[in-house]
Amino acid sequence: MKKIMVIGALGQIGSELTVLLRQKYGVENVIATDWKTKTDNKVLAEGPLEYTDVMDKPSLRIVIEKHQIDAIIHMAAILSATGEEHPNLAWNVNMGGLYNVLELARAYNMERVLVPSSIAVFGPETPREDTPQETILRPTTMYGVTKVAGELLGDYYVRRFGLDVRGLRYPGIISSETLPGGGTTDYAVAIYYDAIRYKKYTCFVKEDTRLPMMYMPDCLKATMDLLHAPFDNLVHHNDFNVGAMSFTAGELAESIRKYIPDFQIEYKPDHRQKIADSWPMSVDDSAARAEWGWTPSYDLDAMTRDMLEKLEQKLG
Ligand code: NAD
Ligand code: AKB
Repeated sequence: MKKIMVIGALGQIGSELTVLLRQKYGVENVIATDWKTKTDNKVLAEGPLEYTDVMDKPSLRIVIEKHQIDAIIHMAAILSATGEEHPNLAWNVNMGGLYNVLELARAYNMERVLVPSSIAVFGPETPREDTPQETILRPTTMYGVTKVAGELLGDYYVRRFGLDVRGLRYPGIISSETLPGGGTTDYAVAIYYDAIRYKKYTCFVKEDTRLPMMYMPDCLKATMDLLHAPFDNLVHHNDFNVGAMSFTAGELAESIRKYIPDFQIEYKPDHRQKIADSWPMSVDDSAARAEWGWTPSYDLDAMTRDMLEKLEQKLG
């Protein structure tokens, strides 16, 4: 991989992954693209930043040709909560966009494509504890429907066209750099901001809602490890479960109280509760461990300590 294009580079994960990729491959060799073109992130703004709309194939082609792209990290998507508000947009961005990316990767003989999936591929009929790698995939959100179809499409391109497409099912990602973009797990980030700013938070899921989560350093490590794993070692390609930690909203609040003892929380579940209830509480990631050596580093308290430290600095 000599010239990597990150699509959706200004989002929660893309913004940090692009910086990491630039450290490894060189600033000029990692092309950030998004349909937003303004960023406060100085490191992102210092390197190449181009406009693309994944639904508009020519906009992707222009950047691919201009920069001689040979690998794509495709982070652009409409997440679960926004996807329920705008199912048509979610379908067009997540499916139409992915199809454009895969077709262009095939046409330009790209070396590799990485496309994240999500725990949203699972649904209410899936076993919720230690959710297996191979299990029932009947999601009830449009986002989940597109993620299941996306995994299958990626695997199809591997099998049918020999394109190297890889992907992993992130759990909820927690980070301090860029705010999340409209998902169900966003409460697990917002709680830290409000803990610092107001010492209280109103949570949109119930106290006993348990979901699998991951701190950004582990998310970046998982992404880089899968990106660089030898293709011949992979039995799976686009659907790796990756676990790190699993906690309830109440346990998250308790963890914050260890550092901010007078932190208060109230629970006012909204429409996102139903989505959270349809997702796993924890996942079995033994395939990722066996095929590319996945191991997470952060647990809940280690993450809380680091998040609060970083946000204190950021928010003053
Ligand atoms: P995000 O919403 O924070 O960022 C997505 C980025 O894509 C945004 O900068 C947005 O402007 C851009 N984008 C959206 N539509 C676009 C379009 N049509 N053309 C070009 N750019 C467009 O998302 P994220 O959290 O960084 O997620 C990245 C990937 O990881 C997605 O595939 C998402 O489904 C997956 N994922 C994320 C999480 C999480 O908790 N963050 C969990 C599971 C899976
Ligand atoms: C969301 O909540 O939609 C995302 C995800 C788990 O895919 N964070």
